[in-house]
Amino acid sequence: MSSRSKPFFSLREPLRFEGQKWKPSAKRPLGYRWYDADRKVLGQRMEDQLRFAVCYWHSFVWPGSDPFGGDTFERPWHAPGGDPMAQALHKADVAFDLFRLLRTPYFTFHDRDIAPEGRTLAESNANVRCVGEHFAKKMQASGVRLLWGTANLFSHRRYMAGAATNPDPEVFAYAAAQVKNALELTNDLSGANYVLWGGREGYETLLNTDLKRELDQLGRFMSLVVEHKHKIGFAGTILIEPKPGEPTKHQYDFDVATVYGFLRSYGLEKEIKVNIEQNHALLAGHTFEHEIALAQALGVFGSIDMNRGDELLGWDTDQFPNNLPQVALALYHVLRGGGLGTGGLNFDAKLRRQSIDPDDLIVGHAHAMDLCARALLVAETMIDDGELAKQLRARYSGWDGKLGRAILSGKQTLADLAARVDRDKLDPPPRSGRQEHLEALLNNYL
Ligand code: XUL
Ligand code: CO
Repeated sequence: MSSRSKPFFSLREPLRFEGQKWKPSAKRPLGYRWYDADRKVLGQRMEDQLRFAVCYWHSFVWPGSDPFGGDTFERPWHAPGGDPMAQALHKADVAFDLFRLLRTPYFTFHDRDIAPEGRTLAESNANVRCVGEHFAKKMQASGVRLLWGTANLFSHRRYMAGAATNPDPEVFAYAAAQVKNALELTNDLSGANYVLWGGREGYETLLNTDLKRELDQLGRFMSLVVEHKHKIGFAGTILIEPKPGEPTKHQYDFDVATVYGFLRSYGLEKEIKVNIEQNHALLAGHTFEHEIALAQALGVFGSIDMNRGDELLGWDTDQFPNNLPQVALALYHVLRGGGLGTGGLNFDAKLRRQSIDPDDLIVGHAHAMDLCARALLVAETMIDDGELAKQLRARYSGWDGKLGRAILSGKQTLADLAARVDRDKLDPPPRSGRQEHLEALLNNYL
C-alpha cells in the first residue's frame, strides 16, 4: 500500500464530548472531558466562544529538527524524491482529517506551508492557488473555516535582512507581491483575519541598520496591505503579531505597546489589530493576560495564538497550553473585553521532538482544547460570581465621584488641585491592595 492510501491516524471516528466519565487513557484521548461544543457559555456555544484553530506549520510542516539534529517525524509527505505538489495535496488531506477528528472549526496557514516554492514567484503563487482551490473544496465539504492566512516572509534567504525592512526595495516589492497573493487567497477562502507576523523585520546590529528608514518602510508596507484589503473588499481583520526577539535580536513588533505606538505613528490604529501569543508575551517580559488587557484597553485586541513557553527556557518553545490558572485568567480578560470577535484561539503549538507518532498530533490538540474549555468554564464562573469585578470597581470608585470626574473632564488645573488639597486639608489614608485576598479568591474558582 502506498503511504497515500494508508490512513495517517489510527483514530477513525471524531472525538466526542464524553464528560466526566471519560478517563485519560495511556494511549490516546477517547473523547473530550470538558470541550462540549454545543454547551452554552455566557450565552454562546462553547465552539463559538473558543473558535479553535489548528495551525499548518507546526503540525504538518516542521519535521522535528532542532539545531543539533535532523528530522524525527518522517512524515510521508516529506519523503525524499516525491512530487512536491502531490505531497502538498497529501498533506492537505491529512490536515483536514485531523480537523475532522478533533472537530476544530478553523485552521491557519502560511503560503509556504501549503505549497512548494516554484522557480519564479508566479510559479510559487500558482502552486499556492492550486492548493487553495483544493482547500476550498475540502472546506465546503467539511464546514471547516479559515481563521487566518499569512505569507512566509522569513524562511527564504532573500529575506535574511527582512522583507518590508530590507535595505533593498526590490525585496520589499517581492514581499508585497507575495502578500498580495496570500491576502487574495485568504479573501477567496473567506478568512476571518489576515496576519502579519514580523518575521525578520528587526535587526542584529545598528552598525548596518538605518532604524528610521526601516520603520518608515514597515509603515508603508502595512499601509499598502490595508489599501489592498479595501480594494478587494476583504471583510476580515488585519492583525500584527507582536514578538520581542527571535529570529532577529531586536524585532520591531516587540510587544503590544510597541505595536500600538507604531500603528499610531503611521495612522493605522483603526485598521490593524494584534494577534497575541502566550509565548511571545512571556519573552517580552509580560504575562499573557497583560498583553490581552493592554490590547483591549487600547482598542486593538484581535486574536490569540494559544501556546505556552517554558519558564526555564528563553526561547519560543511553542508548547501546547496545559496551565489551567494561566489560561483561565487569559480567557477571563478576553470575555470581560467582549470575547474574541473575528479572532480565535489558534494553537501555534508544536509537539515535542520525540512525540513522533501520528496520533500524538491528536493527543496534543485534544488535551489543549479540553484545557481551554475547562479554563473557559472557570472564566465563566469568575464573571458570573462577579466578586473580582466588584472589588476592582470598589478600588476605583473615587474616580466615579465628584473629584475624580472633575479631574478627568479636564476642568481642574494643577493650581486648582493644589488649592483643593490646601482648603480641604486632604491627606488620604493608604488602603490595602489586598492581593493575597484576591489570589485566594481566584484559586477558589479553579
Ligand atoms: C512565530 C509565530 C508565527 C506566526 C505566524 O513565532 O508565532 O508562526 O504565528 O507567522
Ligand atoms: Co504565532
